[in-house]
Amino acid sequence: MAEIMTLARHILQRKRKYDAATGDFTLLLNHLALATKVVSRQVARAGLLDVLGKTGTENVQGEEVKKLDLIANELLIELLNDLPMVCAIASEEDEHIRHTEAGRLTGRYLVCFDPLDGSSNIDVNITIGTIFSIRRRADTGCEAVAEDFLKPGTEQVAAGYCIYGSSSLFVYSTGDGVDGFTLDPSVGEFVLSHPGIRIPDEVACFSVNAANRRNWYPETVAYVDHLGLGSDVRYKKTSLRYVGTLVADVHRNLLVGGVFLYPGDRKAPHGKLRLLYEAHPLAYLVEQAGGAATDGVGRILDIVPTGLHMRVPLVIGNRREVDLYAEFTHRYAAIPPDATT
Ligand code: P6P
Repeated sequence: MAEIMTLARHILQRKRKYDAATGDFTLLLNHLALATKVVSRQVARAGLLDVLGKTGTENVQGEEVKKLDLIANELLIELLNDLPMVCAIASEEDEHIRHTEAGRLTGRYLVCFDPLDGSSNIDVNITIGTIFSIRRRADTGCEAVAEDFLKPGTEQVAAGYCIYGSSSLFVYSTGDGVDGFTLDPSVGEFVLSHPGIRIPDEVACFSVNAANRRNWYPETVAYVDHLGLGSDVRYKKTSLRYVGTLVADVHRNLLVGGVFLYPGDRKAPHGKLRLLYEAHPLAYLVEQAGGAATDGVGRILDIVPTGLHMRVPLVIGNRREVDLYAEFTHRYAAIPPDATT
């Protein structure tokens, strides 16, 4: 029988240098995978359970909180709360970090997540997803503080997402490539289906909310027109694809080749997307797959968060396009070429 490479086996085989002795990292990743399986089940039955619709509350982002946002958030926190190796959690849904019960003093890992990215799409049955990022803290023996999370994205030791679409697909990296696993509901396991993901050079798609054009800075107008109206043969078969779920748009572009833009503009100079649990983890994954991610000036992974919910402009996808956008920024914006982030 063909070897079935489950996510659990794959993680076990990818023992990291600091996991050889304890297995902590392996257990943490497997717990995150378990959480996404349960979220997947809730999402698949959302229309049948009382989980659609709004809660009538707003989160720290000022966004309407959907019932499934809360369910996913509480589920992830509950599962991570029991893990002695996790000391604290930063969630898009929570203003402050949460200390876990089991690892608050001795845990080495910090976990950030967006429990349900794209929640505005829940009620219309469009793909949504969970995004996570794992960091290690320097010292233990005391409670983590928010500042422990405010480190550059290069300090992540793992990142991943699970998208709940035509199937549930768990994609992750621990720094040596990107692999994807499709949930087989008949056995309840994520099974390796996308080994060694590499972003193609082609630009099959570009993704941007064109309704924001009226607010775009000149470099964004020029770049998008270069893609859509230019004579470059590279874009002859390029389509605009934008579903309004970051992780779904980035995942599609990762597989077929392309670029996603949520730039800063006159209405929101810092953009909309959050650095700690959206841009950093997705930039880590896309770079591991041979792509790139910028805020228009510098590398996303080099940006140090000034706060848990810091927003950044995000242009992410194949390296040539990301570098070209940064070139347009330098050419069109008033940012001197040697500016740092
Ligand atoms: P807009 C979903 O709410 C989200 O945070 C991302 O998943 C998505 O890429 C973006 O917002 C869509 O924003 O302004 O285009 O609706």
